[in-house]
Amino acid sequence: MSFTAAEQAAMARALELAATPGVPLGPNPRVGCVLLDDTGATVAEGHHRGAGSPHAEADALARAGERARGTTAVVTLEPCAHTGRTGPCAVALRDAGVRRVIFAQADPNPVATGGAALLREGGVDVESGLMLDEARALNRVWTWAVEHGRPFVTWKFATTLDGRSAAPDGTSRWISSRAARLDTHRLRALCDVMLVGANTVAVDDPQLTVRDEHDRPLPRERQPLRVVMGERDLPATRRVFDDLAETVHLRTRDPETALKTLFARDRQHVFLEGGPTLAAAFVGAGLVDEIVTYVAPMLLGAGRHAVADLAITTIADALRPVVTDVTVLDGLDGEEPNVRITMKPEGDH
Ligand code: AOF
Ligand code: ZN
Repeated sequence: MSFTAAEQAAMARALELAATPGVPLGPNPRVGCVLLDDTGATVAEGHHRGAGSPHAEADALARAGERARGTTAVVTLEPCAHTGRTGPCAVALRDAGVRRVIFAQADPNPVATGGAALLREGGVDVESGLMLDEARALNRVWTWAVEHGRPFVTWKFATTLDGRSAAPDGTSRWISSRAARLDTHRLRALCDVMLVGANTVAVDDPQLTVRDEHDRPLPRERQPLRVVMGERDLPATRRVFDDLAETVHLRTRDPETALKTLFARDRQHVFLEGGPTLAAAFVGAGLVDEIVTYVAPMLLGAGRHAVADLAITTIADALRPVVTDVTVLDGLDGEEPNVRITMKPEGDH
């Protein structure tokens, strides 16, 4: 496997195109494509702009027209072989007379895979693996979700120094600083589901929208889906049922069932925000993939914990997530700093 300098530069450019600002994070992967002539000069560029729009290869081919014949297509993802919302890219490349195809990441989606084989059968020279790590990182959550057949789960909670997430009377506004809350909204905006338990909705009545730095909710179409999990009935007057964002009530307490349902609805990144019973169910089932904790310099001495009983009785059995990042969030308007700790589960993940 060897690539020319022009092919390597084209892949770097294709990755850049894939990440064009404004392209949604899901449910489709972000993909870029560059067509090179035999001198290594760029004939056309293209990128995917989200589900329902032309795939990157189709976009580049449309721009190239007849000039696509004899080119090398450099793509960040294996060209698809399926007819989904649009037609199969492998067929389009072959029929346009593309001579060679280089892709970074094989398509992990069982529905779309098979493009490389189809191209080879059509007499096209196919190479892969160039800048694979960068391509996987570009679509980290999509890749993860498609490979595991369920959404990636980020569990977020705010805590005092003594590990409390609410005072004994149930009040929890505000444990974390404004800077930490702003940071939370930034992370929420990267997800496509906000998940809480029915109990949390009944007791705390959270709104679960994503708001900007001026505390204004983002437009409805950019709001993650609000999902309430649990069997109990809820009054329609709860704030999650307002029309600032879409909401569904999943009548199950089983994390696996809920994730399966959400994946079938094209959801790939769940932001789990409470409460303790739901958190314990997900942790206990091994269905938390990332933990984000905001620690505030505050002591309560009593009150609710972030997570309910995990049936651990001795220190040897403690769960020990691996820290991937620690960031101090300086206080705004004279508030004390908070610390954000990001972790992944122990073991290979
Ligand atoms: C490509 N080029 O630019 C993209 C690909 O049914 P669709 O049309 O929405 O296709 C979605 C699937 O196709 C997606 O999950 C992934 O496997 C592949 N995406 N393939 O050749 C592209 N976006
Ligand atoms: Zn395609």
